[in-house]
Parts: sequence; C-alpha cells; structure tokens
Amino acid sequence: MFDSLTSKFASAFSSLRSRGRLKPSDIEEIVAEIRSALIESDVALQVADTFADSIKEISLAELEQVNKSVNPSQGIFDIVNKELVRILGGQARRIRMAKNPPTVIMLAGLQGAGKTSLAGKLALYLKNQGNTPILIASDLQRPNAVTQLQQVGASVGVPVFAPEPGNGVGDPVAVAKAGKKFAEEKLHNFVIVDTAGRLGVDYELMEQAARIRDAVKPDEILLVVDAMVGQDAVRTAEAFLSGLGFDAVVLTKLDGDARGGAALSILTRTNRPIMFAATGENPTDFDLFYPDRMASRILGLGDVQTLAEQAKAAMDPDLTKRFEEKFARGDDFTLLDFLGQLQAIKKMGSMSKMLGMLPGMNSGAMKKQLESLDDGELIKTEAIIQSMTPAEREDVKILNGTRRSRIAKGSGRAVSEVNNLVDRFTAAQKMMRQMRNGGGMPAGMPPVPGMPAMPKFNKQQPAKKKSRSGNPAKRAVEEG
Ligand SMILES: Nc1nc2c(ncn2[C@@H]2O[C@H](COP(=O)(O)OP(=O)(O)OP(=O)(O)O)[C@@H](O)[C@H]2O)c(=O)[nH]1
Ligand SMILES: [Mg+2]
Repeated sequence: MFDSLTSKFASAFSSLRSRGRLKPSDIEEIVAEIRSALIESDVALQVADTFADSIKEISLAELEQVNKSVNPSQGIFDIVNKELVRILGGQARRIRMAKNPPTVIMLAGLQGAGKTSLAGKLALYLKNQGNTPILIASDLQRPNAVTQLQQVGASVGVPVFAPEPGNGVGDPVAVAKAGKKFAEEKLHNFVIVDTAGRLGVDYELMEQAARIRDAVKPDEILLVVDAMVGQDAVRTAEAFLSGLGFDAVVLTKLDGDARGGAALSILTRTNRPIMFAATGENPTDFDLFYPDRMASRILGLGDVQTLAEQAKAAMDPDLTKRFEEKFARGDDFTLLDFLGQLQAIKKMGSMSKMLGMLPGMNSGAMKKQLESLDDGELIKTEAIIQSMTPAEREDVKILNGTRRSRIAKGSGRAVSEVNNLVDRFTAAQKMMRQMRNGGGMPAGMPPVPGMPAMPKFNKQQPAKKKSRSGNPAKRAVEEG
C-alpha cells in the first residue's frame, strides 16, 4: 500500500534537498510533482488539486522562514507531512459509546468489502479491552453468511446471535431487533451488526440497510471500504452517505498493493473520518486508524510507534527480562535467545509487514530486500534450532560437520540451510556484542538481531543518544 506514492515523494524530495535556498519556482516544481504523484496513486482529482494548492499556499507564505533554516527542504517536508495528517483526519477517532449500553455498531458496505471479517476483528479488539461484545447475523442474503459469522465469532471467542436454522426467519431486520433485545437482557455492552453486501450500490441494499438502522438505532454506522478498489471507493462512500448515512469509515485490505488513493480521498469527499484499518485476514490484523502514523508511512518515515506497540504486545515479558539481564551481565546472546525473538516476530505478524514499519524501508532498494524476505524462513529456522541439542544451542562453535548433517536430517532441511542459519546467527551475535560495547537499539524497540536490516537502521541513528534513552539495564552497562 502507498508504495508508489512513497517512492514518488522520496524522489521529489531528494531533488529538492540538493538545492539549498529555495525559490518560488522550486516550490512550484515540487507541488506539481506531489500533485501528479497523488493522481497516479488514485487520489481523486479534486482532492489532489486542493492538497497541492494548500501545500503551495503554505510553502510560499512560509518560504522566507523556511529558507532561514539549515535545511529548507526539511521545512517543506514538514509542511507536506502536516497537511497529509490533516487530510487523513487529524486525530484518531474513537468509538462513541451509548449513554445506556449496549453500544450498537452497524457495519455496512459492498459485497466482499470485509464486513464479516471486520465484525470478528472489532469484537476481538473490544473484548481485549474488557468489553462483552456480541455479534448479530443480519446478513441472510448469502446462504452461508450466518455460518461464516458463527465461525468468525468462534475464532475470537465472541457469541453470535443468529436466527434458528430452518425456522423460516428470513427477515434481517427482525433478527437485528431480536439480537439487540437479547444483548440488553444478557448485559452485553457492545452489539456489532453484520449486514448483507451487494455487488453494486442498489436501491434494495440501501433500503434494507436503512430498515436495519431504524430498528436498532446504531450509535455508530461504520462503512467498510475495500481500499484495493481505488477511485470506486469514493463513489461507493458517497452513495452510502446519501442512501444510508454513516459515521465513520473502516478501510480494509490495506495490506494489499493497491495505490491507496482512496484513503486520502474519502475523508475530504464525505467529511467522515477513517476510524479503523484492517491489514490482513487474521483477527489481530486490525487497529485504530492513526492519521499521523499513516502520513509517516506515506512519507517513508516508517511507523516506529506501531512497531514498538506490537513488539511490546508480542514479546514475552519473562523472555524480555531474561534477555535484558543477560545483556546487562555481559553474557553472550545464544541461539535460544535468537529463537525466542524469532517466535516473537512470528507473533507480531509477517516479517515484511513489520519491517515495512521501519523508516526508509518502504522505498527503493530496501523495498527489494523486503520483498525477498520470506515469512516461511522463520518456520524453517525454528525447525532447525529445535533439532539441536541444548549444548549446541548454547554454543554454536561445537557444530561440526557431523552435527550439522544430523540437525539437517532432524529438521528436514538442507545442510546449506543449517550453515546459513549458523552464519546469520553468528553475525547477529557479533552485532549484539558491538551494541553492548557502546552501541544501542532504538528506544522502545525490542532487540531483534534476526532482522537483516537492523545494522543499517542502527547506523542511521546516533548510537550514543539512542541507547541513553533506552532501558536502564543497558545504560548501566554503557556507563559501567
Ligand atoms: N488481505 C486482506 N483480506 C481481507 C481483509 N479483510 C477481509 N479480507 C478478505 O476479504 C474477503 C471478503 O471478506 P468478508 O469479511 O467475507 O466480506 P463481507 O463484506 O462480509 O462480504 P459479503 O458478506 O459477501 O458482503 C475474505 O476472503 C476475507 O478474508 C484485509 O484487511 N486484508
Ligand atoms: Mg459478510
């Protein structure tokens, strides 16, 4: 997502960077480049024009100020960043709770937009915050829609209210109403209503959705939009706005490789914020939509905040503590530590998705390296390490040819793969030693030496400064 936009912005700014003091003609030039980058990324023409105009206006107004700074191109970059955050909605918007529970959330959208999957993601998100959501199956259009929602509910451990099979209940409005009543009686504090989608926006769809809306009086109507559909997403949103009305948008399939313009256009065209983003098929591939983090990603600044949050959630606190103690004691980093970290990475989701959150990773050469990364690698590596004896995991130096071929056999991998892992691990171990001797990891980041890009990332960050803002254990060692 946004890859083409990110690389176009990067090239536009790299040519600006070499110019030092900027003239109005430089501004004209970069604004034209930004405008065409937006249009090529499927941003609606009108939105691209408005965006370009405001960048131009602000940049020209602030040009004198910008030119006083050491790095004028950075000043323009900051203006673009600010404006991007603004058109993406400014601040993350939270769910509006009902005064008297349950809070009713109705999902609407076209067929295949991701409503039913989203129902599960949202339910899990709410449940993890201590709520007691229930899902209502108000899609009686597709034969297996109810079963699908029941499976989704079961996978996240959230109950589903559905019509009795074969009971002749064919009215989604009645089901929605009965479901809400059931939720009130059973004291569920959130109700999520899944509705039917249609291939295109049609009268019947809108009319049925409007009747469900009137029956359950939702606190939030969320329009679920597939981000992969480009410009059409804006037209769909406009049709739903007039036919049904909605409070906020959920963008799904942000993990895809569409050009992403929809995200930038919807808010401006419908004046409705994007509340959530779905980035995959797993129930956990879901988060609030943070305009500032999205702008950072688009501008190639990465999303270290989300990465750190996910890392924190995925890292086993015991493992982290053990690791920090080891690190502080000056003990060597072993294959077991390596494995623990690989497992944490696995929990965080795909490797490439994760690396994509690091600054500079979504453009140019880094992008190539990312794409060549295979998540299957993690599974193979795990198998190899698990085929080793405890002594071998403690000290890879004892791994002679016989041992390596035994491990290869045991894990079903080739000897070359075992060799490759040992090499990578040895490099990681060396890096950990260097970090301990004065280097450091970016604040808030887990130590993940298995990641090939880490040394580069560290090089960009002044090691001293970063490690000092890191954890006290490491600081003690450095100052030690
Ligand atoms: N890659 C990816 N796939 C997704 C995402 N969200 C949903 N999907 C997939 O998209 C397909 C359609 O999702 P559903 O949740 O069934 O869509 P729906 O809106 O309920 O569709 P209807 O009930 O037919 O209207 C499924 O195969 C999902 O797994 C996402 O964020 N990323
Ligand atoms: Mg569905």
